[in-house]
Amino acid sequence: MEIEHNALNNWINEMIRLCNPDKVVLINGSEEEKEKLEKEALSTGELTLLNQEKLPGCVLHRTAHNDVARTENLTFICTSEKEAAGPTNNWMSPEEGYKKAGDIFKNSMSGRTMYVIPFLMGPAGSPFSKIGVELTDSIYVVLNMRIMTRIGDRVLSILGVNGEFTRCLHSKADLDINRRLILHFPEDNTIWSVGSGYGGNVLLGKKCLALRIASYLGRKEGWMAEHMLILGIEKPSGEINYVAAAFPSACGKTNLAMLVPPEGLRAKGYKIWTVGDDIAWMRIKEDGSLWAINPESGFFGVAPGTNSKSNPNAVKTIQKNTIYTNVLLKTDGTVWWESGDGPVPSEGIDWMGNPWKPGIIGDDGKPKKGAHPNSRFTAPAAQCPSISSHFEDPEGVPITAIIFGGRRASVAPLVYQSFDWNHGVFLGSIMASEITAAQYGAQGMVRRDPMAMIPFCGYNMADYFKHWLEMGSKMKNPPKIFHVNWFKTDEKGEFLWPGYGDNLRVLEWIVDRSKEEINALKSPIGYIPDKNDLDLTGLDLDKEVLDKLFEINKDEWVKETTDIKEFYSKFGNRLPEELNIELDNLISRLG
Ligand code: OXD
Ligand code: MN
Repeated sequence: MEIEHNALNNWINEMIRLCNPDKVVLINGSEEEKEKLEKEALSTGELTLLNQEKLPGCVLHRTAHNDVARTENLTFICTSEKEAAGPTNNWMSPEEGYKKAGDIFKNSMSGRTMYVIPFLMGPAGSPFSKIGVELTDSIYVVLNMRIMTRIGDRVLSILGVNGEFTRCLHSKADLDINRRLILHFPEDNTIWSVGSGYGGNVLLGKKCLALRIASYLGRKEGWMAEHMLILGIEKPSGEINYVAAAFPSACGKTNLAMLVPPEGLRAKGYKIWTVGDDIAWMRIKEDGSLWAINPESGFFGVAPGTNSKSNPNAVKTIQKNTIYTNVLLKTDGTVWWESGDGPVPSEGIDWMGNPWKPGIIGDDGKPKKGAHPNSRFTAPAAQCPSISSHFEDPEGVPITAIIFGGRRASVAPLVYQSFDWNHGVFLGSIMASEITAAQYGAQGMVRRDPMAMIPFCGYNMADYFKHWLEMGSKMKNPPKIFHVNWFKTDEKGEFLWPGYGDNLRVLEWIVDRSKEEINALKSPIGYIPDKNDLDLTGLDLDKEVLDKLFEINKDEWVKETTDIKEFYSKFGNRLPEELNIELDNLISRLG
């Protein structure tokens, strides 16, 4: 297929002049094309073929050792005004961004092929969907984009001769961390990523377009782009309610999205349907409710910790047609990771490509991991046993409840509900969580991460809060808003709540509350469950543990309000007054 879109052709030609590739290949999305690219990547060592009997269609990729997670310190929002990016983003002027990255892009593809990937975020024919075109010198990127987005000729047909698209330029360049930049130019609908080969930095449809650029477009156009999973909870009556839930990276979104009900609830007739595990685009429909789609078509999930107990549906999903990144290679050509299925292998090749045995000690004096803690699988969503029949629905699904959740050892109880929409926006704005392996930074340190969007909001977060408040006021039937914390621990650091499938016990309460089918108790921080309303059949939880899970420790919360005040002060006068009022109300309720 030829490109008949003049602006697209002009831009590609301009980028060819900058990057100077030897060859340019337009990606059509066919099966033959995939096989050809895979063959080439296998011959150069960019990919390793896995055991095709046990893992048909699966391959392994290893990134550079210093390129294993998103680099938030090298990620910038490039707007003409610094204020437009706000205090929580790194900012560069567009001139400086184009100049700095342009110097690195210059001739970066010489001796290489430039692949042109037209891609669609969202189901074909959906009013929610957006088009991007990514130019890249990485076959790994093409093969991942093929799973994570809808690509090829069909996208060019939808784009037509003058459709809008996001310009996405990526080059691995020399994979030098000192020459790595992930730049967003929202005013130009453009993304430039250079010097990295790690998924979150280079699959430009994902974090860069579907969150940073889309959040900017969402505000301009009156919709929302959120770091949220979407799942359907089917009640014994057959009624399905959909919830969208925001958690920071590597806090179990994929596990929750694919949850398998625990025995008691399964016997009652509960089922879970997966719509998305990472990103939700949401719009208000004529009926005054909020509807959501998952703009992606695959899962880029964290491997360590994924096993038949934590996420049996993910384990089934990744048995075929999956790209594994930075996991351990076993001698039989299959893969393994820490807290994965099966016994710890007695030997293998670790994520760095070195021989590995359990217990071998690294330079830091600690046992070496076989798989990187942020190692990943990329798998087609359609392979997931719990995939929703509405996954490809252009209309999306109606959202009954929004859930915010952080990873907190203390402070936040297992679940509580906001008093109303504005209070719910406040709960989102004060979210906090411990840093995980999905990003570089001090692991375990608590940081404020409003709506789990701190790394992904493409504009001033104070304006983002305002947008949330405005969206609420436009809805006749806004979703109810909740906060959960699966990660509260006891004095020994052990988790108090079993998590995983048992989280459905909390979701059941959330749905019943959203439908106003049960009462709740009023606490200073929001509504909390009457413990008799939580179905805990089959769960062996001591009363003291349950009390601890719902404890609201006044001293901790007073300290929390001081911290929130300090966080809010970053935004100065731009912070919506509604949030200051919510904070004052919380302080006075705490007495
Ligand atoms: C992800 C992330 O990959 O949030 O989803 O880092
Ligand atoms: Mn994510």
